[in-house]
Amino acid sequence: MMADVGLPPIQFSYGGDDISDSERNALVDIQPKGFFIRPPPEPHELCEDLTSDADLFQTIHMGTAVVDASRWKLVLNGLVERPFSINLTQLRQMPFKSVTSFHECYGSPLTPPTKNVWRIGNVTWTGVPLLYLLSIARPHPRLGLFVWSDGLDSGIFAGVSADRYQKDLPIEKALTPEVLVAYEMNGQPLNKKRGGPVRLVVPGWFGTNSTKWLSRLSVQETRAQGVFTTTFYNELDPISLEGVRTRAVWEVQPNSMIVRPRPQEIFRCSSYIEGWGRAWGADEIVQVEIRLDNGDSWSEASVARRRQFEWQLFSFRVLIPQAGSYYIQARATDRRGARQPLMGSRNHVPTVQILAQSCPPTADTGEEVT
Ligand SMILES: Nc1nc2c(c(=O)[nH]1)N[C@H]1C(S)=C(S)[C@@H](COP(=O)(O)O)O[C@H]1N2
Ligand SMILES: [Mo]
Repeated sequence: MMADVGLPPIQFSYGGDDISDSERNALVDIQPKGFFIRPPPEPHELCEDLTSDADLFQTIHMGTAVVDASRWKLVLNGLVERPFSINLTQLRQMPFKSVTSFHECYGSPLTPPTKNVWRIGNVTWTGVPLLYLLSIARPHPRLGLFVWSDGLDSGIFAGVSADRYQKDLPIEKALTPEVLVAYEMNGQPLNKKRGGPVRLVVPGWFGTNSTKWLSRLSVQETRAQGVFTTTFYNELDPISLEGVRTRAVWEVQPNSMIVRPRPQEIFRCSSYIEGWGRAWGADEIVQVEIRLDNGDSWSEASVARRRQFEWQLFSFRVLIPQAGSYYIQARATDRRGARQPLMGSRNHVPTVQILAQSCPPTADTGEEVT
Protein backbone atom coordinates (compact mmCIF):
# COMPACT_ATOMS: atom_id res chain seq x y z
CA MET A 1 0.00 0.00 0.00
CA MET A 2 2.86 2.37 0.78
CA ALA A 3 6.62 2.31 0.87
CA ASP A 4 8.08 1.09 4.13
CA VAL A 5 10.40 3.80 5.39
CA GLY A 6 11.85 1.52 8.07
CA LEU A 7 12.10 2.34 11.73
CA PRO A 8 13.24 5.87 12.37
CA PRO A 9 16.46 6.31 14.36
CA ILE A 10 14.68 7.64 17.43
CA GLN A 11 13.36 5.51 20.25
CA PHE A 12 9.61 5.10 20.09
CA SER A 13 7.21 3.48 22.46
CA TYR A 14 5.99 0.67 20.26
CA GLY A 15 3.25 -1.69 21.22
CA GLY A 16 0.17 -1.87 23.34
CA ASP A 17 1.25 -0.25 26.61
CA ASP A 18 0.68 3.24 25.28
CA ILE A 19 -2.67 2.73 23.68
CA SER A 20 -4.74 3.53 26.75
CA ASP A 21 -6.01 7.09 27.11
CA SER A 22 -2.78 8.20 28.80
CA GLU A 23 -2.09 10.81 26.10
CA ARG A 24 -4.96 12.81 27.57
CA ASN A 25 -2.88 13.53 30.68
CA ALA A 26 -1.22 16.35 28.76
CA LEU A 27 -4.44 18.36 29.12
CA VAL A 28 -4.08 20.93 31.89
CA ASP A 29 -7.37 22.78 31.60
CA ILE A 30 -10.07 23.96 29.21
CA GLN A 31 -9.80 27.72 29.46
CA PRO A 32 -11.76 29.68 28.42
CA LYS A 33 -14.66 27.25 28.19
CA GLY A 34 -17.38 27.35 25.59
CA PHE A 35 -17.93 28.18 21.94
CA PHE A 36 -15.67 30.84 20.47
CA ILE A 37 -15.45 32.42 17.03
CA ARG A 38 -13.12 35.15 16.00
CA PRO A 39 -14.31 36.39 12.61
CA PRO A 40 -11.79 37.47 9.98
CA PRO A 41 -11.68 40.94 8.43
CA GLU A 42 -14.04 41.54 5.48
CA PRO A 43 -12.89 40.29 2.06
CA HIS A 44 -11.84 43.79 0.94
CA GLU A 45 -9.48 43.96 3.94
CA LEU A 46 -7.79 40.61 3.20
CA CYS A 47 -5.25 42.03 0.78
CA GLU A 48 -2.16 40.01 1.72
CA ASP A 49 -1.29 36.75 -0.06
CA LEU A 50 -0.44 35.16 3.25
CA THR A 51 -2.85 35.79 6.11
CA SER A 52 -1.29 36.77 9.43
CA ASP A 53 -2.28 34.99 12.60
CA ALA A 54 -4.02 38.20 13.71
CA ASP A 55 -6.19 38.23 10.56
CA LEU A 56 -6.93 34.50 10.48
CA PHE A 57 -10.33 33.52 11.91
CA GLN A 58 -10.59 31.12 14.84
CA THR A 59 -13.29 28.55 15.53
CA ILE A 60 -13.52 26.65 18.81
CA HIS A 61 -16.52 24.51 19.72
CA MET A 62 -16.19 23.53 23.37
CA GLY A 63 -13.34 25.62 24.75
CA THR A 64 -9.61 26.15 24.41
CA ALA A 65 -7.45 23.24 25.52
CA VAL A 66 -4.47 24.25 27.64
CA VAL A 67 -1.81 21.64 26.91
CA ASP A 68 1.41 20.86 28.80
CA ALA A 69 3.86 20.48 25.90
CA SER A 70 6.34 18.54 28.08
CA ARG A 71 3.69 15.87 28.70
CA TRP A 72 2.24 15.94 25.21
CA LYS A 73 2.37 12.81 23.13
CA LEU A 74 0.75 11.52 20.00
CA VAL A 75 -0.62 7.97 19.88
CA LEU A 76 -1.02 6.24 16.52
CA ASN A 77 -2.96 3.00 16.87
CA GLY A 78 -5.94 0.99 15.64
CA LEU A 79 -5.76 -1.25 12.59
CA VAL A 80 -1.99 -0.93 12.20
CA GLU A 81 0.85 -3.41 12.46
CA ARG A 82 2.96 -1.24 14.74
CA PRO A 83 1.07 1.09 17.06
CA PHE A 84 3.33 3.68 18.65
CA SER A 85 3.45 6.96 20.50
CA ILE A 86 5.89 9.86 20.25
CA ASN A 87 6.55 13.02 22.22
CA LEU A 88 7.07 16.53 20.86
CA THR A 89 10.88 16.28 20.68
CA GLN A 90 10.62 13.08 18.65
CA LEU A 91 8.02 14.58 16.34
CA ARG A 92 10.27 17.57 15.69
CA GLN A 93 13.14 15.26 14.69
CA MET A 94 11.13 13.63 11.94
CA PRO A 95 11.13 14.63 8.25
CA PHE A 96 8.95 17.70 7.88
CA LYS A 97 7.60 19.93 5.17
CA SER A 98 5.63 23.11 4.67
CA VAL A 99 2.37 23.39 2.79
CA THR A 100 0.71 26.69 1.98
CA SER A 101 -3.02 26.32 1.84
CA PHE A 102 -6.25 28.21 2.08
CA HIS A 103 -7.95 27.58 5.42
CA GLU A 104 -11.73 27.83 5.47
CA CYS A 105 -14.39 27.29 8.11
CA TYR A 106 -17.58 25.66 6.88
CA GLY A 107 -19.77 27.81 9.15
CA SER A 108 -22.27 26.65 11.72
CA PRO A 109 -23.11 22.95 11.54
CA LEU A 110 -26.41 23.68 13.33
CA THR A 111 -27.86 25.74 10.51
CA PRO A 112 -25.76 24.80 7.46
CA PRO A 113 -25.03 28.05 5.67
CA THR A 114 -26.92 28.95 2.51
CA LYS A 115 -24.91 32.07 1.79
CA ASN A 116 -21.29 33.22 1.85
CA VAL A 117 -19.56 32.79 5.19
CA TRP A 118 -16.14 34.30 4.34
CA ARG A 119 -14.29 32.59 7.16
CA ILE A 120 -11.21 32.20 5.02
CA GLY A 121 -7.49 32.83 4.98
CA ASN A 122 -4.30 31.46 3.43
CA VAL A 123 -1.39 30.29 5.58
CA THR A 124 1.76 28.15 5.59
CA TRP A 125 1.73 25.10 7.83
CA THR A 126 4.84 23.12 8.80
CA GLY A 127 4.89 19.64 10.23
CA VAL A 128 5.38 15.92 9.65
CA PRO A 129 3.39 14.40 6.78
CA LEU A 130 0.72 12.07 8.14
CA LEU A 131 1.80 9.74 5.34
CA TYR A 132 5.19 9.39 7.03
CA LEU A 133 3.67 8.50 10.41
CA LEU A 134 1.31 6.02 8.79
CA SER A 135 4.18 4.42 6.91
CA ILE A 136 5.81 3.68 10.26
CA ALA A 137 2.61 2.31 11.78
CA ARG A 138 1.68 0.31 8.66
CA PRO A 139 -2.13 0.30 8.38
CA HIS A 140 -3.66 -3.00 7.33
CA PRO A 141 -3.65 -3.04 3.54
CA ARG A 142 -7.38 -2.74 3.11
CA LEU A 143 -9.63 -0.34 1.35
CA GLY A 144 -12.34 1.64 3.06
CA LEU A 145 -10.42 2.47 6.24
CA PHE A 146 -10.67 5.77 8.09
CA VAL A 147 -8.18 7.68 10.21
CA TRP A 148 -9.80 9.14 13.31
CA SER A 149 -8.19 12.17 14.90
CA ASP A 150 -8.78 13.15 18.53
CA GLY A 151 -8.32 16.57 20.11
CA LEU A 152 -7.66 17.06 23.82
CA ASP A 153 -10.62 19.42 24.21
CA SER A 154 -13.88 18.33 25.76
CA GLY A 155 -17.03 20.11 26.89
CA ILE A 156 -20.44 21.10 25.58
CA PHE A 157 -21.35 22.33 22.12
CA ALA A 158 -24.94 23.26 21.24
CA GLY A 159 -26.22 21.48 24.34
CA VAL A 160 -24.42 18.24 23.45
CA SER A 161 -21.49 17.14 25.60
CA ALA A 162 -18.45 15.38 24.19
CA ASP A 163 -15.41 13.88 25.90
CA ARG A 164 -13.23 14.90 22.96
CA TYR A 165 -13.29 16.63 19.56
CA GLN A 166 -13.02 13.77 17.11
CA LYS A 167 -12.97 13.82 13.31
CA ASP A 168 -12.21 11.29 10.58
CA LEU A 169 -10.62 11.09 7.13
CA PRO A 170 -10.87 8.31 4.58
CA ILE A 171 -7.44 6.69 4.44
CA GLU A 172 -7.06 7.72 0.79
CA LYS A 173 -6.98 11.38 1.86
CA ALA A 174 -4.85 10.59 4.92
CA LEU A 175 -2.21 9.13 2.58
CA THR A 176 -1.96 12.19 0.34
CA PRO A 177 1.30 14.12 0.71
CA GLU A 178 -0.39 17.36 1.79
CA VAL A 179 -1.93 16.21 5.07
CA LEU A 180 0.28 17.33 7.96
CA VAL A 181 0.68 16.78 11.67
CA ALA A 182 1.62 20.43 12.08
CA TYR A 183 3.49 22.31 14.78
CA GLU A 184 4.03 25.68 13.05
CA MET A 185 1.92 28.21 11.20
CA ASN A 186 3.59 30.98 9.17
CA GLY A 187 6.92 29.96 10.69
CA GLN A 188 5.80 30.31 14.31
CA PRO A 189 4.98 27.58 16.81
CA LEU A 190 1.22 26.99 16.95
CA ASN A 191 -0.22 29.11 19.73
CA LYS A 192 -2.78 27.93 22.22
CA LYS A 193 -5.94 28.98 20.33
CA ARG A 194 -4.48 27.73 17.03
CA GLY A 195 -4.34 24.19 18.45
CA GLY A 196 -0.80 24.08 19.82
CA PRO A 197 1.44 22.34 20.37
CA VAL A 198 0.28 20.09 17.50
CA ARG A 199 -2.72 19.92 15.19
CA LEU A 200 -3.80 18.07 12.11
CA VAL A 201 -3.99 20.07 8.86
CA VAL A 202 -6.04 18.76 5.92
CA PRO A 203 -5.42 21.08 2.94
CA GLY A 204 -8.32 21.32 0.49
CA TRP A 205 -10.85 20.20 3.10
CA PHE A 206 -12.90 22.31 5.47
CA GLY A 207 -11.19 23.55 8.62
CA THR A 208 -13.39 21.38 10.82
CA ASN A 209 -11.33 18.35 9.73
CA SER A 210 -8.06 19.92 10.95
CA THR A 211 -8.20 18.71 14.55
CA LYS A 212 -6.49 21.05 17.01
CA TRP A 213 -4.72 19.92 20.21
CA LEU A 214 -4.13 16.62 18.43
CA SER A 215 -3.42 13.66 20.72
CA ARG A 216 -4.41 10.49 18.90
CA LEU A 217 -4.67 9.15 15.36
CA SER A 218 -6.41 5.83 15.04
CA VAL A 219 -6.99 3.69 11.95
CA GLN A 220 -10.52 2.29 12.03
CA GLU A 221 -12.89 0.53 9.68
CA THR A 222 -15.90 2.81 10.18
CA ARG A 223 -16.46 6.54 10.29
CA ALA A 224 -15.87 8.09 13.72
CA GLN A 225 -18.85 7.77 16.05
CA GLY A 226 -18.57 11.09 17.97
CA VAL A 227 -20.98 13.99 17.60
CA PHE A 228 -18.66 16.04 15.35
CA THR A 229 -18.95 13.44 12.58
CA THR A 230 -22.49 12.18 13.20
CA THR A 231 -24.79 14.89 14.62
CA PHE A 232 -22.71 17.75 13.23
CA TYR A 233 -20.89 18.34 9.94
CA ASN A 234 -23.01 16.36 7.53
CA GLU A 235 -24.91 18.21 4.83
CA LEU A 236 -27.50 17.44 2.19
CA ASP A 237 -25.87 16.00 -0.88
CA PRO A 238 -26.86 18.28 -3.77
CA ILE A 239 -26.81 15.36 -6.20
CA SER A 240 -29.43 13.52 -4.17
CA LEU A 241 -32.65 14.20 -6.07
CA GLU A 242 -34.90 13.35 -3.17
CA GLY A 243 -32.83 15.63 -0.92
CA VAL A 244 -32.37 12.93 1.68
CA ARG A 245 -28.83 11.70 1.22
CA THR A 246 -26.15 13.43 3.26
CA ARG A 247 -22.45 13.77 2.78
CA ALA A 248 -19.66 14.59 5.20
CA VAL A 249 -18.35 18.15 5.32
CA TRP A 250 -14.99 17.22 3.83
CA GLU A 251 -13.97 18.73 0.46
CA VAL A 252 -14.28 22.45 -0.11
CA GLN A 253 -16.42 23.30 -3.16
CA PRO A 254 -15.16 25.99 -5.53
CA ASN A 255 -15.50 29.46 -4.09
CA SER A 256 -14.29 33.01 -4.70
CA MET A 257 -14.29 36.47 -3.22
CA ILE A 258 -13.83 39.93 -4.71
CA VAL A 259 -11.24 42.04 -2.89
CA ARG A 260 -11.29 45.00 -5.29
CA PRO A 261 -13.35 46.96 -5.98
CA ARG A 262 -14.49 47.51 -2.41
CA PRO A 263 -18.22 47.44 -1.66
CA GLN A 264 -19.78 50.81 -2.49
CA GLU A 265 -16.58 52.11 -4.06
CA ILE A 266 -17.24 55.18 -6.22
CA PHE A 267 -15.91 55.49 -9.77
CA ARG A 268 -16.00 58.08 -12.48
CA CYS A 269 -18.56 57.54 -15.18
CA SER A 270 -17.57 55.69 -18.28
CA SER A 271 -14.38 54.26 -16.85
CA TYR A 272 -12.63 50.94 -16.72
CA ILE A 273 -12.49 49.31 -13.35
CA GLU A 274 -9.53 47.16 -12.41
CA GLY A 275 -10.54 44.46 -9.96
CA TRP A 276 -9.10 41.39 -8.33
CA GLY A 277 -9.94 38.66 -5.88
CA ARG A 278 -9.21 35.13 -4.70
CA ALA A 279 -10.59 31.76 -5.70
CA TRP A 280 -10.09 28.41 -4.00
CA GLY A 281 -11.46 24.89 -3.59
CA ALA A 282 -10.43 21.27 -3.05
CA ASP A 283 -9.34 21.20 -6.71
CA GLU A 284 -7.48 23.82 -8.66
CA ILE A 285 -9.64 26.64 -10.04
CA VAL A 286 -9.15 26.80 -13.81
CA GLN A 287 -11.59 29.54 -14.73
CA VAL A 288 -13.02 32.68 -13.14
CA GLU A 289 -15.65 34.72 -14.96
CA ILE A 290 -16.99 38.17 -14.24
CA ARG A 291 -20.32 39.73 -15.07
CA LEU A 292 -21.99 43.06 -14.57
CA ASP A 293 -25.55 43.58 -13.35
CA ASN A 294 -26.82 40.01 -13.68
CA GLY A 295 -26.22 40.19 -17.41
CA ASP A 296 -26.35 37.13 -19.59
CA SER A 297 -22.74 37.19 -20.60
CA TRP A 298 -19.75 36.39 -18.46
CA SER A 299 -16.26 37.53 -19.38
CA GLU A 300 -13.04 35.77 -18.49
CA ALA A 301 -10.85 37.01 -15.69
CA SER A 302 -7.23 35.94 -15.68
CA VAL A 303 -6.45 33.35 -13.00
CA ALA A 304 -3.08 32.43 -11.55
CA ARG A 305 -2.14 28.74 -11.53
CA ARG A 306 -2.43 27.09 -8.16
CA ARG A 307 0.68 26.59 -6.06
CA GLN A 308 0.22 23.84 -3.47
CA PHE A 309 -3.23 24.48 -1.95
CA GLU A 310 -3.07 28.27 -1.98
CA TRP A 311 -5.93 30.48 -2.87
CA GLN A 312 -5.54 31.76 -6.44
CA LEU A 313 -5.41 35.37 -7.54
CA PHE A 314 -7.77 36.47 -10.32
CA SER A 315 -7.88 39.86 -11.93
CA PHE A 316 -10.19 41.59 -14.37
CA ARG A 317 -11.08 44.83 -16.08
CA VAL A 318 -14.66 45.91 -16.77
CA LEU A 319 -16.10 48.93 -18.48
CA ILE A 320 -18.70 50.88 -16.53
CA PRO A 321 -20.75 52.39 -19.34
CA GLN A 322 -22.65 55.17 -17.58
CA ALA A 323 -23.65 56.64 -14.21
CA GLY A 324 -25.49 54.42 -11.81
CA SER A 325 -24.99 51.56 -9.43
CA TYR A 326 -23.62 48.26 -10.66
CA TYR A 327 -23.27 44.75 -9.34
CA ILE A 328 -20.04 42.92 -10.11
CA GLN A 329 -20.02 39.15 -9.69
CA ALA A 330 -17.33 36.50 -9.98
CA ARG A 331 -17.78 32.78 -10.68
CA ALA A 332 -15.10 30.13 -10.24
CA THR A 333 -14.94 26.72 -11.92
CA ASP A 334 -12.56 23.96 -10.88
CA ARG A 335 -10.66 21.43 -12.97
CA ARG A 336 -13.41 18.85 -12.56
CA GLY A 337 -15.96 21.31 -13.94
CA ALA A 338 -17.61 22.09 -10.59
CA ARG A 339 -18.79 25.69 -10.62
CA GLN A 340 -20.05 28.16 -8.03
CA PRO A 341 -23.84 28.33 -8.01
CA LEU A 342 -25.57 31.70 -8.39
CA MET A 343 -27.41 31.50 -5.07
CA GLY A 344 -28.71 29.38 -2.25
CA SER A 345 -25.42 27.81 -1.25
CA ARG A 346 -22.51 28.65 1.07
CA ASN A 347 -20.29 29.00 -1.99
CA HIS A 348 -22.59 31.01 -4.22
CA VAL A 349 -21.01 33.68 -6.43
CA PRO A 350 -19.91 36.82 -4.59
CA THR A 351 -21.41 40.21 -5.48
CA VAL A 352 -19.94 43.65 -4.92
CA GLN A 353 -22.01 46.77 -5.55
CA ILE A 354 -20.20 49.86 -6.86
CA LEU A 355 -21.31 53.33 -7.89
CA ALA A 356 -20.43 55.32 -11.00
CA GLN A 357 -20.88 59.06 -10.86
CA SER A 358 -22.79 60.89 -13.51
CA CYS A 359 -20.72 62.42 -16.25
CA PRO A 360 -20.42 66.19 -16.37
CA PRO A 361 -22.18 67.68 -19.41
CA THR A 362 -19.01 68.06 -21.45
CA ALA A 363 -17.17 65.21 -19.92
CA ASP A 364 -14.90 63.68 -22.43
CA THR A 365 -11.73 64.78 -20.70
CA GLY A 366 -11.72 62.04 -18.10
CA GLU A 367 -11.35 64.69 -15.40
CA GLU A 368 -12.45 63.95 -11.85
CA VAL A 369 -16.01 65.03 -11.09
CA THR A 370 -16.41 67.10 -7.95
N1 LIG B 1 -9.91 20.05 18.74
C1 LIG B 1 -10.58 20.91 17.97
N2 LIG B 1 -10.20 21.05 16.69
C2 LIG B 1 -10.84 21.90 15.88
C3 LIG B 1 -11.96 22.65 16.33
C4 LIG B 1 -12.36 22.48 17.69
O1 LIG B 1 -13.31 23.11 18.18
N3 LIG B 1 -11.64 21.60 18.47
N4 LIG B 1 -12.62 23.50 15.44
C5 LIG B 1 -12.52 23.13 14.03
C6 LIG B 1 -13.09 24.08 13.09
S1 LIG B 1 -14.77 24.05 12.84
C7 LIG B 1 -12.30 24.86 12.30
S2 LIG B 1 -12.94 25.83 11.08
C8 LIG B 1 -10.84 24.91 12.49
C9 LIG B 1 -10.44 26.33 12.81
O2 LIG B 1 -9.07 26.43 13.00
P1 LIG B 1 -8.49 27.84 13.48
O3 LIG B 1 -9.28 28.25 14.71
O4 LIG B 1 -7.05 27.64 13.74
O5 LIG B 1 -8.72 28.81 12.36
O6 LIG B 1 -10.40 24.07 13.55
C10 LIG B 1 -11.08 22.85 13.64
N5 LIG B 1 -10.41 22.02 14.60
MO1 LIG C 1 -15.27 25.51 11.16
